[in-house]
Amino acid sequence: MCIPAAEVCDGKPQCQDQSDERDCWIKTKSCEHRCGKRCIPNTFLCDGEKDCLDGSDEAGCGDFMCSDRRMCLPKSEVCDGRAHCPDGSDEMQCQSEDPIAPCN
Ligand SMILES: [Ca+2]
Ligand SMILES: [Ca+2]
Ligand SMILES: [Ca+2]
Repeated sequence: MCIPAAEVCDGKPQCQDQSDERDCWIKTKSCEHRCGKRCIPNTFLCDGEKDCLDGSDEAGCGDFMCSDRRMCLPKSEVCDGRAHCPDGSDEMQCQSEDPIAPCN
């Protein structure tokens, strides 16, 4: 029997012997993010080092979260004089010592 990859480890057995639900990835503390065959803890996400071969652990890691929390910007877009956040929060607090809030 052949089943689509999307049905492997989807929590519902399609195979009679349930082999599609065997050896499934289970989230644990040291294995919260899966990329390819690797498994890394969330603390490895956005730590500036590529831990996944495809770099997915470092993808989408902005340095500034807009105050509405819907957007995350790279540092280079914060306090550059142009509002990137819908609410302009990336251009506020630019006078303070530490205007950059971490995203997570
Ligand atoms: Ca399944
Ligand atoms: Ca990383
Ligand atoms: Ca900006």
